[in-house]
Amino acid sequence: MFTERLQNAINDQINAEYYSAYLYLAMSAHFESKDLPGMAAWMRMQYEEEIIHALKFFDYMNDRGARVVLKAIDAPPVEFGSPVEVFEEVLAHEQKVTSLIHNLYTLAMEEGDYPTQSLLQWYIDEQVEEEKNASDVLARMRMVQDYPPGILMLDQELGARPAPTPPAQAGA
Ligand code: OFO
Repeated sequence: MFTERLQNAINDQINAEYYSAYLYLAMSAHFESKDLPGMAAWMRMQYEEEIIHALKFFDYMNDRGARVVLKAIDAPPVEFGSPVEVFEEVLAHEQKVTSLIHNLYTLAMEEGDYPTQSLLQWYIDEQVEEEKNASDVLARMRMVQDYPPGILMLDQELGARPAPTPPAQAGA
């Protein structure tokens, strides 16, 4: 049975995914303002990825006849630090989201909800990827630090990130 407790928790996670999207869009605006278009584009792709995560939960709730309740999205920060600091923040944020997904999985197990466990498996794998992407970029940022030629090279590299591909629709 798809309990109300689990449905509420998924509605909260939809909100968390939209907050992630908003956070990365704010980081994109930050890099635009610093004339780092490649990093801005990377963050924009990350924003799009988060929208996909939110919509996958949205579709799943509808497919199971549950009521989606959209809540207010907190405002993200306006000011961010150096590129290294921004990517440290990305990694810390993704680690936090991973723990939210794991908590949801624990709840789905407690409630004996097998379809939600199956759905969350996709998010668990996705979070491994999310953390890997952030820590790979961070490792390279740390090598470069504030050295301008290195920053420009990384900016160019990050600008080549392809657009995310949406997964198959839940229930399709
Ligand atoms: Fe939705 O994975 Fe990032 O936050």
